[in-house]
Amino acid sequence: MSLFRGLKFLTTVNDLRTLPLDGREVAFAGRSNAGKSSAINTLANHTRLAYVSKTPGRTQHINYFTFGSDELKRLVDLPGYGYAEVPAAVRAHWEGLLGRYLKERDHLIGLVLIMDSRRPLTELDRRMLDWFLPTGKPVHCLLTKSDKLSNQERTNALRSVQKEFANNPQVTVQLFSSLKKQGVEETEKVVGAWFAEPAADSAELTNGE
Ligand SMILES: Nc1nc2c(ncn2[C@@H]2O[C@H](COP(=O)(O)OP(=O)(O)OP(=O)(O)O)[C@@H](O)[C@H]2O)c(=O)[nH]1
Ligand SMILES: [Mg+2]
Repeated sequence: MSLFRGLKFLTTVNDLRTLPLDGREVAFAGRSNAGKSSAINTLANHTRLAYVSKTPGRTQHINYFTFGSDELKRLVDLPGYGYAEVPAAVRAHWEGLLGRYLKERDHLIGLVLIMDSRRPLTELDRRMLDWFLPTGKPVHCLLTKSDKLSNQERTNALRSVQKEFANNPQVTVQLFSSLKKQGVEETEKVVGAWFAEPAADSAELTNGE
């Protein structure tokens, strides 16, 4: 069975003070409408686990999903950034929260950065990376909606983003299509490997130090 098949909703959180106290999580971040919620549904092979909308800015809370028998492995659907229709003060508030979450959240073991393959690495995407990369944790970029590109455009999009990170082994990149269900196995492999690493706590215990 594929890794995220049993993914289920765990909880919704509105602010950083009420984040779960346990577990390890991989967050899905990206511009509003980039396809974060769709990607989570596609990985879960579920049509309506995470809320998908044609209207950008739909996911306004932090939604937690869990898989695995102990419910301690989580995928986190973050609110999208860069949605022009949201008042500037609200945007600034969310961007501030995202920044703190990415920089400070100990439970976070890796970031899946969701970018529309037609316009990857916008200024805000780069800001997320600037916040997150100093943590030393891995980033996997999904270039979504790849079904909207020709073969040649897909290859070009992948190469151009890969080139940006050619000297940074912390960042990996792939194409993804929720519509065509393409790229699922590759994502499972990368994100699955992050969860396969022993948790920091137990690593400390086994070191006996
Ligand atoms: N063609 C195509 N459309 C997609 C794909 N992924 C998502 N979409 C569409 O893009 C729109 C936005 O998708 P969502 O998954 O809600 O995007 P989101 O990043 O979660 O957006 P926010 O919650 O607003 O931040 C919806 O209309 C989806 O059907 C894809 O792989 N291919
Ligand atoms: Mg969403």
